[in-house]
Amino acid sequence: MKIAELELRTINLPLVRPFRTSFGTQTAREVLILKVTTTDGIVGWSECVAMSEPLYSPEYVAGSLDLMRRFLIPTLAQAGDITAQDVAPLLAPFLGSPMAKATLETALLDAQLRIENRSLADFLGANKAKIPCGVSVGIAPSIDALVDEVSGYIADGYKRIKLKIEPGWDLEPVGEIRRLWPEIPLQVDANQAYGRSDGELLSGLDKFELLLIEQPLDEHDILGHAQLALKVLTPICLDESITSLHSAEDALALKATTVINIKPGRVGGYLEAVKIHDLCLNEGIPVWCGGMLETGIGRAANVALAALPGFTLPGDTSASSRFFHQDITDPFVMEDGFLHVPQGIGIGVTPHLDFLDSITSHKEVIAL
Ligand code: OSB
Ligand code: MG
Repeated sequence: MKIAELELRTINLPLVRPFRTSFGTQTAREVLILKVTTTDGIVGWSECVAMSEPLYSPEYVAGSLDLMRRFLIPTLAQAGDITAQDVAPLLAPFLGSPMAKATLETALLDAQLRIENRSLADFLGANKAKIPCGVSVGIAPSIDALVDEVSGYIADGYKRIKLKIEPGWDLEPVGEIRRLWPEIPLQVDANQAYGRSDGELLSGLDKFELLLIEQPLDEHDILGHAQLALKVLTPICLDESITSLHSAEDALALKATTVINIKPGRVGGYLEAVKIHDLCLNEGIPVWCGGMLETGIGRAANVALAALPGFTLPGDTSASSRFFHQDITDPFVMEDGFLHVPQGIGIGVTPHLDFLDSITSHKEVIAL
């Protein structure tokens, strides 16, 4: 496959409601969208999961764009005729930035699978036609507001609720949701907001029978997570700390995590994500598919990944309507708490170009 042209654009999609986490409040999603066209005129799409600011990870939209333009794209251009499988090794000399690298790999994979007439789900090894959905619920202005929001998601049919927590917003809101819905699968996500000395506080969550506590400590604090795991009964699940297959092996060997949140962008792409899935399946470690407020492009690929056999917990694979009034693709609509896995070739979706143009704030085309 030879790349003829890459189109990079930044879009802005307002969120249906503000999404507050311990690292800040999002009211809109700024997303970098990539379209690759091969010399045979085949098109592949992907989105970069980096956010506007480097608060969840060191990557951010403008930085990813600069990195791709300045280093990553010229490197792929020089390599000439390549496959999606060549992207990670070719880009390995450039340190970090798994999200930018994943964007390039995924668009090429989409194009490649369209040439091969094959769906991403089939290529990755999916064995389900639909997947159960969870929903990630932001920090609310009050307990009443949280209860209202969660009630809506439960009425929608979500099969698992994840509450964002931070110091000052933990035992009380979680306790109230557990009291009102004693049976709902429930978990929490701290996005690194706690410290090594918070073991006792966090073990206060044990009585709520949560599925897991996601990323309580700093992303680099593997030892801290291992020590915390000895103090709390609730399983620890790493998100930010897992940036590659090797980091997953480390965290498991050091007993810092007993569940893993797999986000393809965070680990450099779907190919690396499958390697982490395979490792965890072998070791009996449950995995689930995380989310990054994706548009339909990223959501389609995540839903395909979440259909692999090791994904035994509902993921943050919500309906498009959880975040957006209008998605850039046909919307992902939940039925009885499930999303259908796209069966079309490639990622199985394409964006609506008129709408995409209408929300595009920057667009550039790089011809190779
Ligand atoms: O930590 O899982 C996270 C969104 C942006 C950045 C980080 C996270 C999240 C979410 C939302 O929790 C997940 C979703 O897209 O549904
Ligand atoms: Mg998380």
